[in-house]
Amino acid sequence: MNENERIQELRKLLKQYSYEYYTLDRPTVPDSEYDMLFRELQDLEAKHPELYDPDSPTQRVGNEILSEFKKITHERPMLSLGDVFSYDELREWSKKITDVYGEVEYCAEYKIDGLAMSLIYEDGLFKQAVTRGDGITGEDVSSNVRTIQSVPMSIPYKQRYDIRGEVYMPKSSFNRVNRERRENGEEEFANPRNAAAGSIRQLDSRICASRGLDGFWYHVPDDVNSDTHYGSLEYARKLGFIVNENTRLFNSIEEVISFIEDTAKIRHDLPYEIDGMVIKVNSYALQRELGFTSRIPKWAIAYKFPAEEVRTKVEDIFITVGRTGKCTPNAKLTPVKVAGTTVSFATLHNEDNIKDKDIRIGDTVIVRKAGDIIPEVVRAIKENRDGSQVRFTFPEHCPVCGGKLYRFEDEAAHYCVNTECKARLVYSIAHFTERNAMNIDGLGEKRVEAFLNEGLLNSFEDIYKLHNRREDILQMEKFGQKSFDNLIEAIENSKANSVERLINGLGIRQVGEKAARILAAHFKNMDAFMNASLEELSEIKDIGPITAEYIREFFNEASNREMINQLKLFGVNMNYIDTSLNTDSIFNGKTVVLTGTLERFSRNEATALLENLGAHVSGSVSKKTDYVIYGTEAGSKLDKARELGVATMDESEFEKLI
Ligand code: 1X8
Repeated sequence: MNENERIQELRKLLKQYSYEYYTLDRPTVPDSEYDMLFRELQDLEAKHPELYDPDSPTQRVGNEILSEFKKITHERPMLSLGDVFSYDELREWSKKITDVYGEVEYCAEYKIDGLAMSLIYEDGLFKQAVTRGDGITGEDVSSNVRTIQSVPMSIPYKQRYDIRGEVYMPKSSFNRVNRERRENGEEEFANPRNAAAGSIRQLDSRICASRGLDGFWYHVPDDVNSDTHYGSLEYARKLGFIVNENTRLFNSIEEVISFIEDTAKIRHDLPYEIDGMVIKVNSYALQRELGFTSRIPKWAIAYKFPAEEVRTKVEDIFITVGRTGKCTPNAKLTPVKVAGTTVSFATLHNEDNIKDKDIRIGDTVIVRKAGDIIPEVVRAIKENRDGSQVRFTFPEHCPVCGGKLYRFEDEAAHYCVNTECKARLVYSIAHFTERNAMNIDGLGEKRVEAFLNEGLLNSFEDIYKLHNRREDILQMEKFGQKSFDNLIEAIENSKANSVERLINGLGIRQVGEKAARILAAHFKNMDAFMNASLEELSEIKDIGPITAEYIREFFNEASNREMINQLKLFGVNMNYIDTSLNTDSIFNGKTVVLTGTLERFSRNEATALLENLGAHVSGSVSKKTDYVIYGTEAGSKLDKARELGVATMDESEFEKLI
């Protein structure tokens, strides 16, 4: 087999393996084998640039920083529509047209509450599905859209074909998915649109497939197959696309309005959600004449149904804690039907909102769905009070962990600041391991969540105990020996970080990467920072009194101080390592080996110091080693260094040099 053939074979094999791994979630080879073949392919491709193939598995490793889906620029931007909320506004829109052109033909259609999507076909075959994104660039979600059974994979039309529409979750799927989630103790989707969006964003297309999505197709941006919008919809239907059957032509805006009124009456009985109607000028010629204002077409408009308001009673008020520790008050309501669904809870946003609207437990209130989505309490009907209503006082302690709640100056929300509070644990641990914080590769949010569910992680400290959980971790899906070793190495390396990374990782409000650096440079070590007074903190340039307050609140929490102590015991470096002056260190660019027991430094501290002086710290001595630093009871490595003539120094010499 020559190298060309081997490249083709590897591509095929790796595609198969990654298909089994990512798409089917059923790996058939260990990570190490995949990695080996992958590297072989990379090497061969580097040797044969003439065999470049954008479809090669090696070309799919980019984009890992921002998003997991490929970004695609739409050939024609995806429009957004102007919207109106009353019939009078709709009449105004139409008058601008009829004043110039006389009566025109309108096409009125349901406005589907889903996610806009562009489908691209080439040579009669489905090529890709791209989300709307910002209208210019979207994400390639083809693998998920492929699972929507009604989207044709081939069409009897050979030219490039771009059709736009809406992917949505039918109410029946929504109810089933939420029932399953409830039974599994997972958070339910707030509405079908969120559920559809969450499904389309799944990397594992099998999950998307299980969600029962569907689509309606309503716009062909460069159709050459008809003179009218309605005509091209009929053409699309012939090609095999689902075009909503309630798409009607009218000759006056008043007829359109009566169609809207009829629709408003039946909309909650439809098997899918609509949040309004879209009205378009039917003639393409006239559409072209009307054109656009900025990026909104003048030839189309969205009419949004008004939010339905209903009366019910506040039975209780309770607090939920979000993943950032933010505490939101909610009303438990006497169940009532709003906009087609039964509402039993409504957000009260925050303490001030409750006070401003004077909402009390036992009040009769008006509830509506904000944007037809999240129910909210609009106002209390005070005339209905009978003296039994009770004012709500915001609790002082977190309902999840019992930690003290804080409401910081200039903020409406209360926060639980306990990093070990179960409600915010995944979020805070994932932040701790982030690239700009402790930089532990292989421990992102998904994995943190999986470890949490397995009982392997409950705190920052637990990260440094993961090496003891080898058996448990290797039993987990998608966890090979190699991933495990890499993870443990990344965790080990993180102990040597300069302390600003730890400070950033703690997730103290308003203390991000920049503030962490300033604080680390100022205090030099964790103890000094942790014990600094409010005054001391406020006086630091660029820190400010509010941030100082957040810091004090954080360290006033006993569990947070204990967490720092634990990390220290695990060998996490607590000192600031100043890298700004070190380019002329003799260690810069050199390979150094540590051996024996050092007295004044832990192995991690010495490693951190050396790395920050620009050294590469290696575990074994070879001819390439520049220095060996030895402590007491140094053994074979020191002998070998002397044998090879590598420079050696003891701890006190090392200390002098730094
Ligand atoms: C959005 C939608 C349109 C239609 C239906 N549902 C939507 N969500 C339609 O034209 N039938 S058009 C549209 C848009 O252009 N942003």
